[in-house]
Amino acid sequence: MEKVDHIGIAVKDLQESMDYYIHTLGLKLLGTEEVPEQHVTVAFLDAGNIKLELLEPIGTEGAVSKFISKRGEGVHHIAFGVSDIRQRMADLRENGVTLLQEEPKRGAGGADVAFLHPKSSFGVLVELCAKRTRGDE
Ligand code: CMX
Repeated sequence: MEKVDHIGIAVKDLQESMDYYIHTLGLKLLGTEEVPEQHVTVAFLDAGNIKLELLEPIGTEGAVSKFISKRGEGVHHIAFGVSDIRQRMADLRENGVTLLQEEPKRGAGGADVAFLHPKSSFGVLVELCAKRTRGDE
């Protein structure tokens, strides 16, 4: 893994949690976005050497909604930045890691993302995230 890109935090109310992270903790808002493919609205915050991604569920279908109902708000995943996501996924599969999808999916910021099952990573949901560059379409 190249570096931790961000930490995902599941929240019930994006606006309320943004107020806390921005006005109380003093972090800078980088942007907000709906990610319908993942059933979430997200806000990215600059925390210096890392970003925080606040994730509010859209509807009750998605992984974040289910997570909050079962476990409450809190740290949801750690995302590692990678450059060649397909190669990484293949390497991990070869090493016996359970991936949650066959192919990368579209995540926030138009990045390609893939998730490793928390059971493979000692109880932590791990995301691989590859920024798209122009011409990747
Ligand atoms: N971190 C750690 N463990 C988690 C977890 C999480 N975020 N989410 C679920 N689990 C655990 C559960 O506690 C449960 O453990 P036990 O069997 O010990 O009870 C186990 O994983 C299975 O969980 P579940 O509630 O039955 O939920 P599902 O199997 O339906 O889904 C998971 C779990 C991880 C497969 C699903 O959430 C998933 O596919 N996630 C990937 C996609 C995703 O999370 N998208 C949202 C983020 C999008 C973004 O960053 O933009």
